[in-house]
Amino acid sequence: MPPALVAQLDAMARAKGYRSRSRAVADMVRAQLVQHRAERGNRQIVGTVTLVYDHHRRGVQALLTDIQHHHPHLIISTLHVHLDRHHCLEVLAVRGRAGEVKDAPGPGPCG
Ligand code: NI
Repeated sequence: MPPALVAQLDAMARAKGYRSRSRAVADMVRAQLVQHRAERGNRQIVGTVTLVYDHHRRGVQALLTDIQHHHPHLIISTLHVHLDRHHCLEVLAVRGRAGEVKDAPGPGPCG
């Protein structure tokens, strides 16, 4: 590991109260593994995707609707809030295998 990186790691470990560098590294590895499983694994996950967009931007709303119609088994519910004259908030509730949710393709050129 480059010395400059080790120095930053040690500074962070001290700031976070770790008693040793290896404990700090072990926690970082654990956090990465949890994130990897959540994003790529075969486990069933449930969660939300939250978007804020300008509904005057051409095609955004239609694209969002298309995506939802293409993945009704993954996007199980939606909430739409008209925030102000320009902005919409959309919350998609998603459920499925982590990798499938993460990699769900868009509607593509044919809609
Ligand atoms: Ni709206």
